Order: sequence, then C-alpha cells, then structure tokens
Amino acid sequence: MPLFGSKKWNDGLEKTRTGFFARIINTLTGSEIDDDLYNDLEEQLILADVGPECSIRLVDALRDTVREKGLRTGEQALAALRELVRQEMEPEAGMDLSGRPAVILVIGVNGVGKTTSIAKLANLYSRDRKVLLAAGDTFRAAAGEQLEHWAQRANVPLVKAGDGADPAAVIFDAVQSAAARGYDIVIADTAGRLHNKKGLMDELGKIARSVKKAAPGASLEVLLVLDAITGQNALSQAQEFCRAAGATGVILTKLDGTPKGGCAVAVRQKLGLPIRFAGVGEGIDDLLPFSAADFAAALLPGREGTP
Ligand SMILES: Nc1nc2c(ncn2[C@@H]2O[C@H](COP(=O)(O)OP(=O)(O)OP(=O)(O)O)[C@@H](O)[C@H]2O)c(=O)[nH]1
Ligand SMILES: [Mg+2]
Repeated sequence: MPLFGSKKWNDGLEKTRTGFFARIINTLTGSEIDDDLYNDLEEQLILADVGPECSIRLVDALRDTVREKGLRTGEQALAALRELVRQEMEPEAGMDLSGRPAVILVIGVNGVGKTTSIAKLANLYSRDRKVLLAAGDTFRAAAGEQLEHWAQRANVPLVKAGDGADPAAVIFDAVQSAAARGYDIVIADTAGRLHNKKGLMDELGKIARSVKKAAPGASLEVLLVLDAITGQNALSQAQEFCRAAGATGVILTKLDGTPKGGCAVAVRQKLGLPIRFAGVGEGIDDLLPFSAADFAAALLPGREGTP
C-alpha cells in the first residue's frame, strides 16, 4: 500500500499500521462493501483501541457516507474512513500561546514522558522563540538534573530550586522572570502524580493560579501527558485527571511503541480535548505537532487522491 503524508508520522505509527490497522486496511481493501464488512470493521476498530463508542460512531458515519456518495469499492471506503478519522481528530482551535509569556504547564502520572516531552518542546519552540524552562518537579530526586541536562541540549535556560521546594513558587519565579526579561514561552515540568491523590491534584490548581499572579498578561495551556502504550486502559483515570487539573490539551507519548495507536481517537473523544503533540521516540526531535490529516493518512494509507 503506497504511503503518502508525512514520513515522521508514517514512521511513528509504523507499529500501529502494521499491527491492528493492517487488518482494518486489509478488510476494507479486500472486500465488497456489505453488512459483514461493517461488522468486521467495527470489531477491528475496537480491538485497535479506538474505543467502542467511537468505533460504532465511525462505522455508522462510514455507512452514511458510502450510501450518500454511492461509493462502491473498499478502497473508496478506506479513503472515506480516513477522512472521518481526520475530522474526528481535528481540534476546534489552535493552542493559546497569546500571553506574555505563554505558559505551558505539563502534567500527568509518573513515567508517562513529561520531562522528555518538555525537552522536545523546548527544542521545537526555541527555533524561533525565547523559551525558559521551569523545573517544577521538586519531588523526585534528580528530576531537576534530568531537566537541566535536556535544557543544555536544547540550549534553553532553566529556573530550578532545591529538592522539596514549593513547585508553585518555582513556577511563579520562572513566569515572573520570563515576563520581566521578555521571554515568549515558559514550559513548566511537574512531578508525576496520581489523579486520586487530592493534595497533589490541588497543588496543580495552586500552580495554575500562581502563573496568573506572577504575570497578569500570561496565557496558560495545561497539557496532560498520556502514554499511548497504556492507551485505552488509562482513560478513566485520565478523565478524572482532566477534571481535577483543568487540562486544555494532550501530549500523547510513545506512539512509536504501541500497535494500538488507535487509542488517540478514543483519547480525543473521551476527554474532549485536542491532542496537541505526539511523541514518536526518545530523541529530542521525536515530538510531532499534532496533525489530524497526517495522523489519519499514516493510520489508514491508501492511494493518494482516492475520493
Ligand atoms: N519510545 C518512546 N519513549 C518515550 C517517549 N516519551 C518518553 N519516553 C521515555 O519514557 C521514559 C520516561 O520519560 P520521562 O520524561 O522521564 O517521564 P516523566 O513523565 O517525566 O516521569 P516522572 O517525572 O518520573 O513522572 C524515558 O525513558 C523516555 O525516554 C516517546 O514518545 N517514545
Ligand atoms: Mg519527569
């Protein structure tokens, strides 16, 4: 099957495309369009971690499109499904980076890839903007050093305090100094936490409030990092996390490491939040600004230009 779209997206989703989505592609391209096909497709989308509700909705929408447009071949149905996935994943609006500074607070459970993603974001944004990092994980020993190492690699300055310092105070200092020194973007790390630890979840609220206090002109994006390998299984936890922490978007990491990248669709639908970035490896360049079109094309490749 010829691939089109972005190479990085195609590479990042290779495991998914050759895993659970290979069956979906084969089902669509190898069959007549009939009820059996829709039933098989629904089952395979669920197996690919797209989530039952979303899978049913996608297949229903595909049925409608096939009927309305009079599609005849599986290849046409595949293209129609790709377009439906693209629509599903399209954010309503871009990220709010309008503030002075624009603050990106990165949150999530332990080990999902927060600090690595921050390094990648710093690398990405520092190409054309002044970026400052804030080492808000003052809980885990060596977390600050880990971020410092990445900050050096990305050649971006870092505001850091000793272990055990109040994370809201560290982030306050970073935002205040960014505003005073004309930095465009502050990216703040936080310690990993579980959604059911009330004290730690309240701390995130305190951090968000301290951003506004530090610089009245600041904007705030709260990006929840989710690990695609845990995918669907972690979604009910993630829902609670979002509610408690006021997340505004998602970074979906480790898409390169799972055959079930379909979970991105379930994440978008269940959380009602846009995916802003996708992690596709451990290197500093392995973070892709989310593109619904590239994602859908990498997941469901077909002949370019198929209606
Ligand atoms: N393959 C792959 N590995 C990733 C990706 N993102 C992060 N990792 C790896 O995941 C591991 C954990 O990453 P960290 O960035 O330390 O995670 P964290 O959320 O900051 O962890 P805590 O601070 O302990 O909560 C590291 O080994 C990273 O290299 C990704 O997109 N793909
Ligand atoms: Mg970390």
